[in-house]
Amino acid sequence: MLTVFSEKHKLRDAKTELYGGQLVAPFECPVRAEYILEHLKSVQLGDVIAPDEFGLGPITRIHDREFLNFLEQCWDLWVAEGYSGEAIPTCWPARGMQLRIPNHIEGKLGYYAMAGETAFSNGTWEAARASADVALSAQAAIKNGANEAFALCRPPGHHAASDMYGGYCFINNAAVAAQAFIDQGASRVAILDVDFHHGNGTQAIFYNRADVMFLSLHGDPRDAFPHFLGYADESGAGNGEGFNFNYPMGPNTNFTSWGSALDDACKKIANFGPDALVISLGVDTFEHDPISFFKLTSDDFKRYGATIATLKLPTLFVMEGGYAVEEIGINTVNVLQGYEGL
Ligand code: SP5
Ligand code: ZN
Repeated sequence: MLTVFSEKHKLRDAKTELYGGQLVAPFECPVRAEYILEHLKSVQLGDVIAPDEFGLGPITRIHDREFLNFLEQCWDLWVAEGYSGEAIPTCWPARGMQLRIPNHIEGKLGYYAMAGETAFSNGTWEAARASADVALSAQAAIKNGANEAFALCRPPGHHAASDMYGGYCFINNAAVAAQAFIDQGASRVAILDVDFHHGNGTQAIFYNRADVMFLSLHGDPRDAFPHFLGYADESGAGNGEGFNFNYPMGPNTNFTSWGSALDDACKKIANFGPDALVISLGVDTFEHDPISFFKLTSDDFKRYGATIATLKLPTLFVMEGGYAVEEIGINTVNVLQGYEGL
Protein backbone atom coordinates (compact mmCIF):
# COMPACT_ATOMS: atom_id res chain seq x y z
CA MET A 1 0.00 0.00 0.00
CA LEU A 2 1.22 3.48 -0.89
CA THR A 3 1.77 5.88 2.02
CA VAL A 4 1.87 9.68 1.73
CA PHE A 5 3.82 11.47 4.46
CA SER A 6 5.10 15.02 5.00
CA GLU A 7 8.03 15.98 7.23
CA LYS A 8 6.17 19.25 7.81
CA HIS A 9 3.99 17.50 10.40
CA LYS A 10 6.84 18.34 12.82
CA LEU A 11 5.83 22.01 12.63
CA ARG A 12 2.84 21.07 14.79
CA ASP A 13 4.74 20.78 18.05
CA ALA A 14 2.71 22.47 20.78
CA LYS A 15 4.25 22.42 24.22
CA THR A 16 0.99 22.52 26.15
CA GLU A 17 -2.40 20.83 26.44
CA LEU A 18 -4.96 21.74 29.08
CA TYR A 19 -5.67 18.41 30.79
CA GLY A 20 -6.95 17.71 34.29
CA GLY A 21 -6.54 21.35 35.25
CA GLN A 22 -2.88 21.40 34.28
CA LEU A 23 -0.81 22.25 31.24
CA VAL A 24 0.77 18.96 30.20
CA ALA A 25 2.78 17.78 27.19
CA PRO A 26 0.26 17.21 24.36
CA PHE A 27 -0.95 13.66 23.69
CA GLU A 28 -1.04 14.56 19.98
CA CYS A 29 2.74 14.85 19.47
CA PRO A 30 5.26 14.55 16.57
CA VAL A 31 6.64 11.17 17.65
CA ARG A 32 3.25 9.60 16.81
CA ALA A 33 3.81 10.04 13.08
CA GLU A 34 7.48 9.03 13.33
CA TYR A 35 6.60 5.73 15.04
CA ILE A 36 3.96 4.91 12.42
CA LEU A 37 6.39 5.71 9.61
CA GLU A 38 9.16 3.65 11.22
CA HIS A 39 6.89 0.64 11.63
CA LEU A 40 5.41 0.67 8.16
CA LYS A 41 8.95 0.88 6.74
CA SER A 42 10.10 -2.02 8.89
CA VAL A 43 7.33 -4.28 7.53
CA GLN A 44 7.81 -2.92 3.97
CA LEU A 45 4.17 -1.93 3.61
CA GLY A 46 4.99 -0.13 0.35
CA ASP A 47 6.37 3.10 -1.08
CA VAL A 48 6.35 6.28 0.99
CA ILE A 49 6.06 9.52 -0.99
CA ALA A 50 5.93 13.22 -0.11
CA PRO A 51 2.72 15.10 -0.95
CA ASP A 52 2.13 17.52 -3.81
CA GLU A 53 0.94 21.03 -2.97
CA PHE A 54 -2.72 21.64 -3.81
CA GLY A 55 -3.10 25.17 -2.47
CA LEU A 56 -6.18 26.38 -0.64
CA GLY A 57 -8.69 25.58 -3.42
CA PRO A 58 -9.76 22.08 -2.33
CA ILE A 59 -9.68 23.16 1.34
CA THR A 60 -12.12 26.02 0.72
CA ARG A 61 -14.60 23.45 -0.64
CA ILE A 62 -15.00 22.41 3.02
CA HIS A 63 -13.82 25.31 5.21
CA ASP A 64 -14.91 28.96 5.40
CA ARG A 65 -12.42 31.51 4.07
CA GLU A 66 -12.67 33.60 7.25
CA PHE A 67 -11.88 30.54 9.36
CA LEU A 68 -8.84 29.74 7.23
CA ASN A 69 -7.70 33.38 7.52
CA PHE A 70 -8.04 33.05 11.28
CA LEU A 71 -5.90 29.88 11.34
CA GLU A 72 -3.29 31.62 9.21
CA GLN A 73 -3.14 34.74 11.41
CA CYS A 74 -3.82 33.20 14.81
CA TRP A 75 -0.25 32.84 16.05
CA ASP A 76 0.83 36.33 14.91
CA LEU A 77 -2.22 37.96 16.51
CA TRP A 78 -1.55 36.08 19.73
CA VAL A 79 2.14 37.02 19.84
CA ALA A 80 1.22 40.65 19.08
CA GLU A 81 -0.71 40.70 22.38
CA GLY A 82 2.58 40.02 24.15
CA TYR A 83 1.59 36.65 25.54
CA SER A 84 4.39 34.18 26.26
CA GLY A 85 2.38 30.96 26.37
CA GLU A 86 0.49 29.18 23.59
CA ALA A 87 -2.93 30.33 22.38
CA ILE A 88 -5.73 28.74 24.40
CA PRO A 89 -9.31 30.07 24.40
CA THR A 90 -10.83 31.12 27.70
CA CYS A 91 -14.20 32.53 26.62
CA TRP A 92 -16.92 31.02 24.39
CA PRO A 93 -20.22 32.09 22.80
CA ALA A 94 -22.34 29.98 25.16
CA ARG A 95 -26.16 29.81 25.34
CA GLY A 96 -27.91 33.12 24.84
CA MET A 97 -24.84 34.99 23.58
CA GLN A 98 -23.98 36.51 20.19
CA LEU A 99 -22.42 34.54 17.34
CA ARG A 100 -20.56 37.57 15.96
CA ILE A 101 -16.88 37.32 15.19
CA PRO A 102 -14.88 39.53 17.58
CA ASN A 103 -11.83 41.59 16.55
CA HIS A 104 -9.68 40.62 19.51
CA ILE A 105 -7.73 37.36 19.32
CA GLU A 106 -9.16 36.17 22.66
CA GLY A 107 -12.64 36.49 21.19
CA LYS A 108 -11.68 34.90 17.87
CA LEU A 109 -10.18 31.89 19.68
CA GLY A 110 -13.40 31.33 21.61
CA TYR A 111 -15.53 31.84 18.50
CA TYR A 112 -13.65 29.28 16.39
CA ALA A 113 -12.67 26.71 19.07
CA MET A 114 -14.83 23.69 19.93
CA ALA A 115 -12.58 22.73 22.87
CA GLY A 116 -9.89 24.33 25.00
CA GLU A 117 -7.40 21.48 25.26
CA THR A 118 -5.84 22.28 21.88
CA ALA A 119 -3.20 25.01 22.15
CA PHE A 120 -2.45 26.92 18.97
CA SER A 121 1.33 27.15 18.49
CA ASN A 122 3.81 28.58 15.99
CA GLY A 123 3.89 26.38 12.86
CA THR A 124 0.44 24.88 13.40
CA TRP A 125 -1.06 26.42 10.26
CA GLU A 126 1.82 25.22 8.03
CA ALA A 127 1.57 21.69 9.46
CA ALA A 128 -2.22 21.60 9.07
CA ARG A 129 -1.94 22.66 5.42
CA ALA A 130 0.68 19.98 4.76
CA SER A 131 -1.58 17.43 6.45
CA ALA A 132 -4.39 18.32 4.02
CA ASP A 133 -1.91 17.99 1.13
CA VAL A 134 -1.06 14.50 2.39
CA ALA A 135 -4.75 13.51 2.29
CA LEU A 136 -5.25 15.09 -1.14
CA SER A 137 -2.16 13.37 -2.58
CA ALA A 138 -3.32 9.97 -1.34
CA GLN A 139 -6.78 10.72 -2.77
CA ALA A 140 -5.14 11.61 -6.11
CA ALA A 141 -3.29 8.28 -6.12
CA ILE A 142 -6.64 6.49 -5.86
CA LYS A 143 -8.20 8.72 -8.52
CA ASN A 144 -5.25 7.73 -10.73
CA GLY A 145 -5.92 4.03 -10.31
CA ALA A 146 -4.54 2.82 -6.97
CA ASN A 147 -7.12 0.72 -5.13
CA GLU A 148 -6.03 1.92 -1.70
CA ALA A 149 -3.68 4.45 -0.09
CA PHE A 150 -2.66 5.59 3.37
CA ALA A 151 -2.55 9.32 4.19
CA LEU A 152 -0.28 9.53 7.23
CA CYS A 153 -1.84 12.83 8.27
CA ARG A 154 -0.74 14.85 11.26
CA PRO A 155 -2.29 16.94 12.75
CA PRO A 156 -5.55 14.94 12.56
CA GLY A 157 -8.79 16.43 11.24
CA HIS A 158 -12.12 14.81 12.15
CA HIS A 159 -13.10 17.24 14.95
CA ALA A 160 -12.65 20.27 12.65
CA ALA A 161 -15.85 21.58 11.03
CA SER A 162 -16.26 24.24 8.33
CA ASP A 163 -15.49 27.03 10.82
CA MET A 164 -14.30 25.23 13.96
CA TYR A 165 -11.04 23.74 15.28
CA GLY A 166 -10.21 21.73 18.41
CA GLY A 167 -9.76 18.15 19.57
CA TYR A 168 -6.20 18.46 18.12
CA CYS A 169 -7.72 19.15 14.65
CA PHE A 170 -7.58 22.23 12.38
CA ILE A 171 -8.40 21.19 8.79
CA ASN A 172 -10.70 18.22 8.22
CA ASN A 173 -8.42 16.10 6.02
CA ALA A 174 -10.93 13.27 5.50
CA ALA A 175 -13.70 15.71 4.52
CA VAL A 176 -11.41 17.58 2.10
CA ALA A 177 -10.44 14.26 0.46
CA ALA A 178 -14.06 13.02 0.28
CA GLN A 179 -15.09 16.31 -1.36
CA ALA A 180 -12.21 15.94 -3.86
CA PHE A 181 -13.62 12.54 -4.92
CA ILE A 182 -17.03 14.19 -5.47
CA ASP A 183 -15.53 17.15 -7.34
CA GLN A 184 -13.69 14.73 -9.64
CA GLY A 185 -16.90 12.96 -10.58
CA ALA A 186 -17.77 10.47 -7.84
CA SER A 187 -21.54 10.24 -7.25
CA ARG A 188 -21.33 8.93 -3.72
CA VAL A 189 -18.60 8.66 -1.06
CA ALA A 190 -18.81 6.97 2.35
CA ILE A 191 -16.71 8.11 5.32
CA LEU A 192 -16.31 5.49 8.05
CA ASP A 193 -14.82 6.96 11.22
CA VAL A 194 -13.25 4.34 13.50
CA ASP A 195 -11.38 6.77 15.77
CA PHE A 196 -12.39 6.40 19.43
CA HIS A 197 -13.90 9.90 19.39
CA HIS A 198 -16.98 10.92 17.47
CA GLY A 199 -16.08 12.70 14.23
CA ASN A 200 -18.22 15.71 15.02
CA GLY A 201 -16.59 17.91 12.40
CA THR A 202 -17.08 15.45 9.56
CA GLN A 203 -20.67 14.78 10.62
CA ALA A 204 -21.48 18.50 10.72
CA ILE A 205 -19.89 19.13 7.32
CA PHE A 206 -21.97 16.48 5.53
CA TYR A 207 -25.09 16.41 7.74
CA ASN A 208 -27.40 17.84 5.07
CA ARG A 209 -25.98 15.89 2.15
CA ALA A 210 -27.04 12.63 0.54
CA ASP A 211 -23.89 12.22 -1.58
CA VAL A 212 -21.54 11.71 1.38
CA MET A 213 -22.61 9.12 3.94
CA PHE A 214 -20.98 9.44 7.38
CA LEU A 215 -20.75 6.56 9.86
CA SER A 216 -18.93 6.77 13.20
CA LEU A 217 -18.09 4.18 15.90
CA HIS A 218 -17.11 5.98 19.09
CA GLY A 219 -17.24 6.45 22.84
CA ASP A 220 -20.73 7.47 23.98
CA PRO A 221 -20.83 11.29 24.14
CA ARG A 222 -22.36 11.06 27.62
CA ASP A 223 -18.99 9.67 28.74
CA ALA A 224 -16.48 10.79 26.15
CA PHE A 225 -15.13 13.78 24.24
CA PRO A 226 -16.47 15.65 22.27
CA HIS A 227 -19.52 15.22 24.60
CA PHE A 228 -21.94 17.35 22.57
CA LEU A 229 -22.45 15.34 19.39
CA GLY A 230 -22.45 11.66 18.40
CA TYR A 231 -25.76 10.33 19.73
CA ALA A 232 -27.41 7.40 17.93
CA ASP A 233 -30.47 9.43 16.93
CA GLU A 234 -28.47 11.91 14.81
CA SER A 235 -29.52 10.58 11.40
CA GLY A 236 -28.95 13.56 9.08
CA ALA A 237 -31.17 16.47 8.06
CA GLY A 238 -32.89 17.70 4.90
CA ASN A 239 -31.51 15.88 1.87
CA GLY A 240 -29.05 14.21 4.23
CA GLU A 241 -31.73 12.49 6.32
CA GLY A 242 -30.85 8.79 6.53
CA PHE A 243 -27.20 9.28 5.52
CA ASN A 244 -25.64 9.73 8.97
CA PHE A 245 -25.09 6.79 11.36
CA ASN A 246 -23.66 6.93 14.87
CA TYR A 247 -22.66 3.92 16.97
CA PRO A 248 -21.95 5.27 20.47
CA MET A 249 -20.54 2.66 22.86
CA GLY A 250 -19.81 2.71 26.57
CA PRO A 251 -16.73 2.18 28.75
CA ASN A 252 -14.78 -1.08 28.28
CA THR A 253 -16.34 -1.93 24.91
CA ASN A 254 -14.39 -4.86 23.46
CA PHE A 255 -14.06 -6.24 19.94
CA THR A 256 -17.16 -8.42 20.24
CA SER A 257 -19.50 -5.41 20.45
CA TRP A 258 -17.29 -3.03 18.49
CA GLY A 259 -16.98 -5.58 15.67
CA SER A 260 -20.78 -6.00 15.54
CA ALA A 261 -21.17 -2.25 15.12
CA LEU A 262 -18.56 -2.35 12.35
CA ASP A 263 -20.42 -5.18 10.58
CA ASP A 264 -23.63 -3.15 10.70
CA ALA A 265 -21.85 -0.05 9.37
CA CYS A 266 -20.33 -2.09 6.54
CA LYS A 267 -23.77 -3.36 5.51
CA LYS A 268 -25.02 0.23 5.30
CA ILE A 269 -21.99 1.22 3.22
CA ALA A 270 -22.53 -1.72 0.84
CA ASN A 271 -26.20 -0.77 0.38
CA PHE A 272 -25.23 2.85 -0.28
CA GLY A 273 -22.91 1.71 -3.09
CA PRO A 274 -20.29 4.48 -2.92
CA ASP A 275 -17.60 5.05 -5.56
CA ALA A 276 -14.98 5.44 -2.81
CA LEU A 277 -14.55 4.83 0.90
CA VAL A 278 -12.64 7.14 3.25
CA ILE A 279 -11.60 5.65 6.60
CA SER A 280 -10.95 8.13 9.42
CA LEU A 281 -8.38 5.87 11.04
CA GLY A 282 -7.81 6.51 14.73
CA VAL A 283 -6.22 3.80 16.84
CA ASP A 284 -7.23 5.34 20.17
CA THR A 285 -9.71 2.43 20.49
CA PHE A 286 -6.68 0.47 21.76
CA GLU A 287 -6.98 -1.09 25.23
CA HIS A 288 -3.99 0.87 26.56
CA ASP A 289 -4.82 4.28 25.07
CA PRO A 290 -4.19 6.89 27.79
CA ILE A 291 -7.29 9.06 27.14
CA SER A 292 -9.88 6.56 25.82
CA PHE A 293 -11.94 3.65 27.16
CA PHE A 294 -12.38 0.94 24.53
CA LYS A 295 -10.56 -2.38 24.82
CA LEU A 296 -9.38 -3.37 21.34
CA THR A 297 -6.21 -5.44 21.22
CA SER A 298 -3.43 -5.13 18.63
CA ASP A 299 -4.75 -8.28 16.91
CA ASP A 300 -8.24 -6.78 16.71
CA PHE A 301 -6.88 -4.02 14.47
CA LYS A 302 -5.78 -6.63 11.94
CA ARG A 303 -9.18 -8.31 12.10
CA TYR A 304 -11.15 -5.17 11.38
CA GLY A 305 -8.82 -4.16 8.54
CA ALA A 306 -9.86 -7.43 6.88
CA THR A 307 -13.54 -6.62 7.46
CA ILE A 308 -13.15 -3.25 5.70
CA ALA A 309 -11.51 -5.03 2.74
CA THR A 310 -14.60 -7.20 2.21
CA LEU A 311 -16.37 -4.06 0.90
CA LYS A 312 -14.06 -4.18 -2.13
CA LEU A 313 -14.10 -0.40 -2.56
CA PRO A 314 -11.33 2.04 -3.47
CA THR A 315 -10.25 2.93 0.06
CA LEU A 316 -8.42 5.96 1.39
CA PHE A 317 -7.12 5.60 4.97
CA VAL A 318 -6.67 8.98 6.67
CA MET A 319 -4.79 9.03 9.99
CA GLU A 320 -6.66 10.56 12.93
CA GLY A 321 -5.97 9.84 16.64
CA GLY A 322 -4.17 7.24 18.79
CA TYR A 323 -2.10 8.18 21.82
CA ALA A 324 -0.49 4.95 23.07
CA VAL A 325 2.63 5.99 21.17
CA GLU A 326 4.69 2.85 21.84
CA GLU A 327 2.06 0.73 20.07
CA ILE A 328 0.73 3.29 17.57
CA GLY A 329 2.90 1.89 14.76
CA ILE A 330 1.87 -1.72 15.17
CA ASN A 331 -1.82 -0.92 15.65
CA THR A 332 -2.04 1.37 12.62
CA VAL A 333 -0.08 -0.94 10.35
CA ASN A 334 -2.16 -3.91 11.57
CA VAL A 335 -5.29 -2.26 10.13
CA LEU A 336 -3.54 -1.66 6.79
CA GLN A 337 -2.08 -5.18 6.64
CA GLY A 338 -5.39 -6.69 7.74
CA TYR A 339 -6.95 -4.85 4.81
CA GLU A 340 -4.29 -6.24 2.48
CA GLY A 341 -5.04 -9.75 3.75
CA LEU A 342 -1.65 -10.29 5.37
C1 SP5 B 1 -8.19 13.29 16.91
C2 SP5 B 1 -8.50 12.94 18.33
O1 SP5 B 1 -8.41 11.76 18.70
N1 SP5 B 1 -8.79 13.95 19.18
C3 SP5 B 1 -9.12 13.69 20.52
C4 SP5 B 1 -9.15 14.93 21.36
C5 SP5 B 1 -9.47 14.62 22.79
N2 SP5 B 1 -9.12 15.70 23.64
C6 SP5 B 1 -9.78 15.79 24.91
C7 SP5 B 1 -9.35 14.71 25.79
C8 SP5 B 1 -10.08 14.73 27.10
C9 SP5 B 1 -9.71 13.43 27.74
N3 SP5 B 1 -10.38 13.14 28.94
C10 SP5 B 1 -10.16 11.75 29.21
C11 SP5 B 1 -10.16 11.41 30.66
C12 SP5 B 1 -9.41 10.11 30.83
N4 SP5 B 1 -9.00 9.97 32.18
ZN1 ZN C 1 -9.68 10.22 18.79
